[in-house]
Amino acid sequence: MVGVLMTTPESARVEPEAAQPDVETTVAELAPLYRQMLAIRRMEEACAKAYSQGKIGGFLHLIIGQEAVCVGAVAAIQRDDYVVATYREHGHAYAKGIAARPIMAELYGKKTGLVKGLGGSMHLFDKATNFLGGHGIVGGHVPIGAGAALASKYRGDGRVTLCFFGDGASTIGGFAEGLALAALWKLPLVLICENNRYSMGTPLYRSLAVEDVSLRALAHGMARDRFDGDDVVKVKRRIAEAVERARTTGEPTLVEIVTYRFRGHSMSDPGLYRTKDEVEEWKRRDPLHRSRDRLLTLGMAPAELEALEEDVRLEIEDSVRFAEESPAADSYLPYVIKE
Ligand SMILES: Cc1ncc(C[n+]2csc(CCOP(=O)(O)OP(=O)(O)O)c2C)c(N)n1
Ligand SMILES: [Mg+2]
Repeated sequence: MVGVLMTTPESARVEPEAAQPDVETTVAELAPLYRQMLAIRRMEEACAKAYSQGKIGGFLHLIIGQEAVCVGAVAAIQRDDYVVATYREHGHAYAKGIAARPIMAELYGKKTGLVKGLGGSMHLFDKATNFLGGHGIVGGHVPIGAGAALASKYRGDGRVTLCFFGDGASTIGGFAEGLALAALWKLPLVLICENNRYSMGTPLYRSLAVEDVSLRALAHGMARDRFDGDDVVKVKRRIAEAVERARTTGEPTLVEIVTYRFRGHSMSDPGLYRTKDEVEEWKRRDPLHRSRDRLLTLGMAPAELEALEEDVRLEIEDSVRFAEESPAADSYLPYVIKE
């Protein structure tokens, strides 16, 4: 009789690494990364407030706690490289170079929004910065990322695609297909799993027998990496390695970054499936605070840091004012009828 290896969820679980020493950096490198993470945090706090006031409707998924992943990763690519993301994508869009004003106006459903107020929170998209969405179907955008990378290979444009997805997406068919094609066709793609340990209220060990998502690369002979996402500079360095591989050899990498969202899955989720202690433990590893402390240790003058923070406050305040004062989106019907 053929033996069956039974793996209990507990034995397959992977705990986050113990806090690692900071990666070497300078104020000149870290300050702009910190600024971006802070702007994303403040932008999303403003979104949450507007949502609770009924000014933003529909679904709203915040990335608060995970900012170092998108900021560090996008810092490792060039301006015309592609980014494809999930519905938790405001930070990725901002990091890709889209201003807070059109993002906020889009969330408010205003005409001045990034996609004319017709897409909302989950459907940010911008050709000018090669930000290819904003996708609501879990895992369904991974083959889209592979498609963008295939286009680059076909055209020989030298671009790399970063495709972000969640741990829950790694249990879905679209992910398996995208991964297989990326390996088979040797696509310049970096697949980035933002493992925040939950898909809605389901912990990963309840949907995947082996919690280490990066191991899935082995079945395809693909390069892989796995690390904690609380040091933005570490994220930048490690993604840069995968980007370099994609750019020079045309080969993909599966990168898993362990992170945590401080708030619920969406605005309607009180997050009762997690203990207060668990959330507090992860908040102690807040990537934003870590970078701020680091900047002071590296010798950035407190007054300079405060000026940067004030600048961010004004930028986000301005984006909210802009969104509130903008006219409502046109009805989507004329767009449908034109088709
Ligand atoms: C195909 C599909 N199934 C289910 C859903 C409903 N859904 C929306 S988000 C989500 C959880 C996904 O979790 P994960 O991939 O870990 O991303 P996270 O929300 O943690 O960033 C689910 C099940 C969906 N949008 N699409
Ligand atoms: Mg998740």
